[in-house]
Amino acid sequence: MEYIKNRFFEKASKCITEYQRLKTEHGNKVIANITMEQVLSGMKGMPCLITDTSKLDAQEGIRFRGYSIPELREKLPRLRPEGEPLPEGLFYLMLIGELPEREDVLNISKDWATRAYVPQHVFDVIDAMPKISRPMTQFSAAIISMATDSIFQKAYRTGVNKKYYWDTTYEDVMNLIARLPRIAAYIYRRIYHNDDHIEPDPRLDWAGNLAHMMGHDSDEVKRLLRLYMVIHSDHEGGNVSAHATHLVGSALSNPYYAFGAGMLGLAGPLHGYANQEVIHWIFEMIQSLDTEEPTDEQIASYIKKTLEEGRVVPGYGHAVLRQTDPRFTAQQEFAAKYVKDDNLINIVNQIYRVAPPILEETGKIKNPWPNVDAFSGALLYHYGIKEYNFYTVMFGVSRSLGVLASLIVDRLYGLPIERPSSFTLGGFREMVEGKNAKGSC
Ligand code: CMX
Repeated sequence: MEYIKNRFFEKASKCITEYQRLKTEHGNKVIANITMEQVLSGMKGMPCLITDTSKLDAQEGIRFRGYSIPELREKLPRLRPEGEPLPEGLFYLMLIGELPEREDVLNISKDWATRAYVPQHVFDVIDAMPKISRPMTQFSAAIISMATDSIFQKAYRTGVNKKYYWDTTYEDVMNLIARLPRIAAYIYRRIYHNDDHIEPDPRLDWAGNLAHMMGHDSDEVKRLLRLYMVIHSDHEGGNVSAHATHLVGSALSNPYYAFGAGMLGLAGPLHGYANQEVIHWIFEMIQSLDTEEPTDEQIASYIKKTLEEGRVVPGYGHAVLRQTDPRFTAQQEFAAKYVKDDNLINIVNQIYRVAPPILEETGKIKNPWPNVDAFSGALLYHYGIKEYNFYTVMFGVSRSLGVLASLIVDRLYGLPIERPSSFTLGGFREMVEGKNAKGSC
């Protein structure tokens, strides 16, 4: 699929000059002030990362190369008119910066199908772990075990010129993305279906093949997974999985290591693991209230109890967003269109009515609205993927599209190793209170 790679190079290489020009002509310009609040609250809002694939707006939500989710659902090529766009098309858009033709998307599908072979030792690594290992542990270990195949790493060893790093990174990234559905499905079938594995079908698209290999081979599940893979793919550069991939990649670690680091970040409950926590929390609530159909008042009291216990309400809040996540809305619309009546989805919609005012009342939660994870589990569950401890792996498969497209871009621009400065608490105190200020540490 040389032409996709060439098209990327043609388009993106113009930006290398732009990157260099900004550095030389504007290197000493001040672009923002950093407040103590930002330092103390996880660097929120500091403009310090270059990510071209997508941009997040607090009110509007995510745009991928300028396109919102509703626009993508309208404009990206799909297999059938009534279906959802193929994630392959979004990968093309994120990498190259322009909407693909249908032919481009089908070609990426074919390319990934030919690259999808997973070496035996990767399955051996997975099989060596106890089945009770978390799916994300097995997934991350499988990913880093593939570094044996890294073309980038081999080229680096042989002393390739740094201006070609992007080329071997591209090859690793395409191989890695192509293999992820097979690896995810293998873990799923291993844990939940007694090692009864299903071979990939090379005629299927990337998301369709994941559904097939998981054993959920209906058109409905394939349609859902295409939507799922599109909406979870990227959320600009500062979220933990994207930033971790970029940071580790900045040391010129191979793409398998960089993405493995990103996946370990995604596995945290404040990030991607929240999609499992949402379902766990709802089931806990149903059990505690002793009813499958709780009233609004019962849900409100359970949310208050969760807050009183010093726990988070999973699926709600966001570090950047200050409105309902459009990824939540896309799934809600999907459910309204295709799902007639489902108890879990009804409860998710009920929580959406009840939770925001209660979260707002706390006075400290900056965003009382739902994020992507508030809806995704209920949809998967409805379509028969009920093993919710697996859901973060599915998020991870999707997240590869954005963070690995970014890694290719990082290498083409020749972005340097990332290395911000740290200070002691006393050091920061001195900055705001002066040299003579006294503190207890
Ligand atoms: N439930 C309870 N408390 C919450 C909360 C929630 N849903 N969201 C925020 N808060 C709390 C924070 O824990 C923090 O409390 P302290 O001051 O006691 O430390 C306070 O409100 C302020 O937090 P914030 O500035 O509004 O939010 P942050 O940017 O620090 O954190 C996030 C963002 C997503 C981690 C947080 O909203 C949260 O924990 N949500 C629940 C977990 C979740 O759904 N994560 C998934 C996010 C999407 C994704 O990455 O997949």
